[in-house]
Amino acid sequence: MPERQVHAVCTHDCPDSCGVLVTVDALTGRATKVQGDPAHPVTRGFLCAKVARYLDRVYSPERLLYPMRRKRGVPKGPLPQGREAEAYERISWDQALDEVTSKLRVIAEEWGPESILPYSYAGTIGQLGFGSMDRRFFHRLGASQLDRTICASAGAAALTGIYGTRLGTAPQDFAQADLIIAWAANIHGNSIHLWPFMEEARRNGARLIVIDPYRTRTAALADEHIAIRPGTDGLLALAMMHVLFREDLHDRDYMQACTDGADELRAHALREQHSPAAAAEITGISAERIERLALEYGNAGRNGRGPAAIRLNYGIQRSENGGTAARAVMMLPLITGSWKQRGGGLLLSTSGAFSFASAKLQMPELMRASPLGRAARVINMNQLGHALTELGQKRAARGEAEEAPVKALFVYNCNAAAVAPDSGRVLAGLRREDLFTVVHEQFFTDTTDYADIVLPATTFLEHKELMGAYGHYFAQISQPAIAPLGEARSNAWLFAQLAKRMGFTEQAFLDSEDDMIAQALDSGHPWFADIDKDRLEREGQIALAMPKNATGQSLPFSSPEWFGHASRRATLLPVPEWKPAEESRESVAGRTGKYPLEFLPRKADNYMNTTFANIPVHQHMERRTTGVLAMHATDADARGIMSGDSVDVCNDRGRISLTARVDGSVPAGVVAARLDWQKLSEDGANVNQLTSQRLTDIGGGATFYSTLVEVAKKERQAAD
Ligand SMILES: Nc1nc2c(c(=O)[nH]1)N[C@H]1C(S)=C(S)[C@@H](COP(=O)(O)OP(=O)(O)OC[C@H]3O[C@@H](n4cnc5c(=O)[nH]c(N)nc54)[C@H](O)[C@@H]3O)O[C@H]1N2
Ligand SMILES: Nc1nc2c(c(=O)[nH]1)N[C@H]1C(S)=C(S)[C@@H](COP(=O)(O)OP(=O)(O)OC[C@H]3O[C@@H](n4cnc5c(=O)[nH]c(N)nc54)[C@H](O)[C@@H]3O)O[C@H]1N2
Ligand code: SF4
Ligand SMILES: [Mo]
Repeated sequence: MPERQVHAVCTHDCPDSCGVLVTVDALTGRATKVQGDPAHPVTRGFLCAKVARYLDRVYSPERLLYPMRRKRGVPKGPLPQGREAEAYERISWDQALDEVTSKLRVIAEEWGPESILPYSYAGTIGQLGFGSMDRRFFHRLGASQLDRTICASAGAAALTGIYGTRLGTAPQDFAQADLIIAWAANIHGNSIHLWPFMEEARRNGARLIVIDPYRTRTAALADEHIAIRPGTDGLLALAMMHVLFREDLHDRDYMQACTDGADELRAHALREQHSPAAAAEITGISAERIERLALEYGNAGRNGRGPAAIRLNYGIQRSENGGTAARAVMMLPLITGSWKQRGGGLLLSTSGAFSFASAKLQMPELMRASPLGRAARVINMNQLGHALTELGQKRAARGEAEEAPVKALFVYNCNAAAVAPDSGRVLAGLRREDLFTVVHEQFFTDTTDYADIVLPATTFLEHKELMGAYGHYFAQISQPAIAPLGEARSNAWLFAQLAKRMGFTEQAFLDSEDDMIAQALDSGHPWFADIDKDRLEREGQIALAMPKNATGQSLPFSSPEWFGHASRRATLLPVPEWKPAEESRESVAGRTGKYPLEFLPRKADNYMNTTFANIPVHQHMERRTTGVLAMHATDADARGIMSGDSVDVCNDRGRISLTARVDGSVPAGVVAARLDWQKLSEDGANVNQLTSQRLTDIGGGATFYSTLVEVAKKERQAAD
């Protein structure tokens, strides 16, 4: 059978950005196999379990293959999976594009262009698909701007605040560590390509400590699991600093050369309230154990031993004071100076290394050419419920629209109805018959159930992409391996077509995908000096040209040149102050209110947020966590609940039904369940019915992990 092999890149929202080799039958043009690229130094020839089964998704009989319009009279709301198409009629792309543009034009004229809200996140993190032609289009239109804060903005603000840029330990260098701390990082589930490097380190004697309230796969495989209480990491980090400074385990020379605020931080950390004894009760970790952790961390890298590396992930910054907590943890390697050693430091993100020319891609200056003639208002995506049900609504009811209500919602790269917090409010908004909703998707989802127009999108096998990464330092181009299925089209194609119909005449809207890749690479940044489109297409992946030290190693923050601030130093100021979240068990509400349990609405190991949740092989891989609420025996006993009982989980925002399981995966006071589609959940309600629209202390991030609930056994249904 004649075959060809195409180099693609997995564009899902994952730190690993794997190189993927796609085998294509040259006669039929059908992909027959996907495998990890053995030539990619981080992918190393394997894919995660979910993408290893990618062809089940690409060729799923449920793929959206042509544009559709909601049938007249069919109300918006959940449709049974597999029967969604009954609510729609097939239309041509010409009809779809005409209808969308004419509706947007009418709405913009009546309510102002800011009444149009684009809503997208990370269905793809490719440079083109995540943000290029779409941004140009909405900027020129004068639509509201979306602040894309649902995932990482508190952590990003913390990292940039301290270091002036977003870099971290290269994954390959973890092999040199002697101690690895996985801090709010479910590595085995969420970024599996770091795991082999950690295993290499462990074969050489390294220890792995996991700090996570939930017993993740990673925790189960670790040498030690510290089941910290949610939202108390900032205090644990301060207590570790307390011991580091008290025992003189800080690196004075490094701190002097590379940080500002060392004296203030030292004095702050040494305060009694930050002693291990004081931190013990709040964090739920004994003083002795905190002491031991700090000493182990501080002594790593000394006397010929390998250094300590921290893999910090975003779980820590998904709570009210998550920005401060992340800042406190990020300061630890600045105190010990472990950045200087290969295998030391900390990895949250490497995205700062990819200085793509994003302004050239997204062209914010086009907002001046819009009817507004200025920058449009900004809406925080975590407050979609508010934006759809409250913003401008009263005035709109009175016929005035000073603050424009949202009248059109354009969703792409996102399953908004399932992933946005406080989803009861989001769904109430999406149900509005006066809201015009367009969804560009690969599948019918919770969100398409509320769409007026559904448009079919390509997968990464079907379009070209330029990729950076947030978990390694290789730039890549992803080649289309197969022709688009049915009438599916890429994000870049869609928005170029819409711009044409809108009559936008700027050259920017004529740029091809290749043009935009070349523009993105034209950043003038020295790390991209030798990287151009042709070379990337030839070689598939190329390491960024990062500075090297005398021994030929690139070690971020090992010396002042690496820091992004003008001072060429990290800033430790303001010193991190720990305080409990308003919605936590340490707060007044938590101690005296109706909802005493802390809820972790987690991600699935075998899905990507809600992507894959509708694919049978992936559902099978996740079957043990489906519909499950993990509880501690103490909390279950106190409520007369046993494993297998049906329970209601509720707070003032919502109520969901789950099956309790007492299995040792959470500490007392904490319950956990995983994210799924609303309509695949019992009672059609997922975990985000319980989460809030409150924002993090810095960065305007989401606070999924600051959620209090109560759990009650369901009344037994009368048998009839
Ligand atoms: N398999 C799989 N891989 C994924 C994803 C997925 O859904 N599935 N999602 C992708 C995305 S969007 C992202 S952003 C990345 C990163 O995703 P991560 O940031 O790693 O994601 P989470 O699973 O939310 O958080 C990690 C861990 O933090 C823990 N945690 C929660 N609260 C606290 C706390 O207060 N303190 C501590 N110490 N731990 C806490 C959680 O129990 C969880 O195990 O992963 C990506 N990779
Ligand atoms: N309770 C709870 N809620 C969470 C989280 C959590 O841990 N717990 N995690 C949060 C985090 S970290 C994140 S990042 C967000 C993720 O939120 P989203 O970015 O919405 O992630 P997904 O649920 O994976 O949905 C992405 C959708 O994009 C579609 N898609 C994929 N590629 C393309 C494309 O090229 N074009 C178009 N048009 N569509 C495409 C997919 O089919 C999929 O339905 O969720 C957040 N919500
Ligand atoms: S989801 Fe992550 S680990 Fe899996 S193939 Fe994609 S980039 Fe690699
Ligand atoms: Mo995310």
